[in-house]
Amino acid sequence: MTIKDVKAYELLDSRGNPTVGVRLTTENGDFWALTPSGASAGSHEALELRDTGPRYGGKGVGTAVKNVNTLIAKRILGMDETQQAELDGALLELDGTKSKDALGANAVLPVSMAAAVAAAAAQRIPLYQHLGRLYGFSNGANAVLPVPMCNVINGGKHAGQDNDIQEHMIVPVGAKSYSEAIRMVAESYHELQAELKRRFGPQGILIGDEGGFAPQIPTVQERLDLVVKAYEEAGYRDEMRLAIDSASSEFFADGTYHIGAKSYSSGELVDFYDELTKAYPIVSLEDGMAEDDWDGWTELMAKIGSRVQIVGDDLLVTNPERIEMAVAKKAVNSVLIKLNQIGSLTETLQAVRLSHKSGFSTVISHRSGETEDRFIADLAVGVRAGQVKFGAPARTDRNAKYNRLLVIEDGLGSAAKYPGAGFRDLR
Ligand code: 2PG
Ligand code: MG
Repeated sequence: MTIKDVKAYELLDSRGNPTVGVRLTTENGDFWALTPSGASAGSHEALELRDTGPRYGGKGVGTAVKNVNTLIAKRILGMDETQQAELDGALLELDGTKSKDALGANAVLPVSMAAAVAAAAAQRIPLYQHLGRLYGFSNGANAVLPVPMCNVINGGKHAGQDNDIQEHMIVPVGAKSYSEAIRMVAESYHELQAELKRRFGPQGILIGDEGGFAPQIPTVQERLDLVVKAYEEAGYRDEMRLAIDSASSEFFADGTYHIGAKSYSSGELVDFYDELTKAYPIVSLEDGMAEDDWDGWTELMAKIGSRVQIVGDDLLVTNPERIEMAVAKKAVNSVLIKLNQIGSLTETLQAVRLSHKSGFSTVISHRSGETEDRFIADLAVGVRAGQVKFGAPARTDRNAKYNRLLVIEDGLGSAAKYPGAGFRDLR
């Protein structure tokens, strides 16, 4: 069990921007991992290393690729791919900075992920089972499929809009199984498509970065009315709920939140959410407040945290230190998990463990810039997160993950559990 070769490539993500893909070779064959990339990225995330200069409008990843092929390769060739903590420890030491400023998180992460893929193959077990073991479960029994939160209307940066709520998601809590949940979501998505076409013509069914529709509808209430109508038309009034990701750091400036033409103080925005979550069946609210508005988060939690899942994304950036701060400040009750925010598998698993230990639920998440990589589907099952957010049930960059979960569910047979309304429960 030895890493014999590692080679990075400059590939393209779902937005046509360069990203790093890594092929790691052991005696068992070649194993791949690709890095995703955010648009509404948090300012506390680990560094995504981009080249300067004219190539790809300054977005090339040639330096990150070179870092893998030279410095990282030199350090890890000959190491054992099944010893994830040791491998990631070596990578962190080689980088030597807090935010992976030297090598780039987009150089470190795909190597870290590809090693786990190779390690699963070395043991002849599915990736989710290996990830479950690394997390601390023995053997992946009691395998939990996640409840998907699917982004059917894309707003904000993912749809070229300023001062806008970013994600309007449907959550099939009433399904009996993951495969039934996916069917409910896909049917609702197509009802929404038909309604948008009727109302707005061809312009109404153009899509955003995460495969959801991006119609020119100004208010969040009007958008949610359409989403609710769509899943009701599909026959899922009782089974479906809503979730929002405001990505509010994107519309926070000079101490004020700006949604459309309206401005809100922190307290006014909390009141806005209080009313919105009473008027609509919203079970989860992500990044309701901006990434450094800790007092706003604490106020939001105090006001609606007992009835709504309050998810920290840009606030926490999958970083154990920031999750500790959220515990102390009672700022969230749930943590969004994105591997590339922190930049290694070992640190990501640490973040999940700390979240669960602190009583917080976790949501395993894609980025708006994605690839064909399906690792996060296995991660969600492995750590029994119970929730994922992979975008709309459309576009191959999103469905690569949803489809992987369908195959995992089939493989588990009667052992597969779908938490449904218990999606927030810790296991
Ligand atoms: C988010 C993500 C994914 P981005 O804010 O949760 O939906 O967006 O990858 O652009 O940061
Ligand atoms: Mg978010």
